[in-house]
Amino acid sequence: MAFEVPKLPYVTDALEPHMDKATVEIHWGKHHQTYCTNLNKALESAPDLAKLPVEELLRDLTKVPEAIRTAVRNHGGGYANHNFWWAGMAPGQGGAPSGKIGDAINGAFGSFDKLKEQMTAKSVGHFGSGWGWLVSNKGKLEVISTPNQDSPVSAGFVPLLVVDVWEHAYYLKYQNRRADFVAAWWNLVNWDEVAKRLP
Ligand code: MN3
Repeated sequence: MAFEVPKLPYVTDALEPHMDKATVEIHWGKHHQTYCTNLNKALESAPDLAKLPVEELLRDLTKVPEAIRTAVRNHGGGYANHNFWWAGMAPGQGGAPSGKIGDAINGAFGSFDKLKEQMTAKSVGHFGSGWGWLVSNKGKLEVISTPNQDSPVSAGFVPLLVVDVWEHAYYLKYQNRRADFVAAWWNLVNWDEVAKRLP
């Protein structure tokens, strides 16, 4: 059974005005799909690995045969990161989180505003293509960024929240203004989903 791109949990214009319909359609329908297709292609030579959840492949890439390791890292990472990205957003969201995720963020960063400041700086300041993350590092919440399509799972972290800062995520609407895109993205964070990801 080959990997498939999950259906979006909202229609493609649901994230307007923060994220435009054309960007969602191309990002989900073309970019995400291509990572998925290339992951499936890479795993044709390793059908046993194709049965595992993608996170399991990324958790220990040394278990992936060397001939396809880079392809699995890049395309498996791209596939998994994008699954996580779409599920972490929803229309009519944003604002400060409450409940256990709000408590965890206040405990780790002092306040939601401090997290927002740190994660914005890390994501906007990331050089080149990559991702800004809120992760749990053995129970401690931290902000990191990863290059290319690298997954925090490969470094032993539990990912909680992500922002895609590849240009394809924002170029149509925001052109070179990554900071404006990240500021708008905060209005889309689905905190209920993030809370479910807390270990
Ligand atoms: Mn992307």
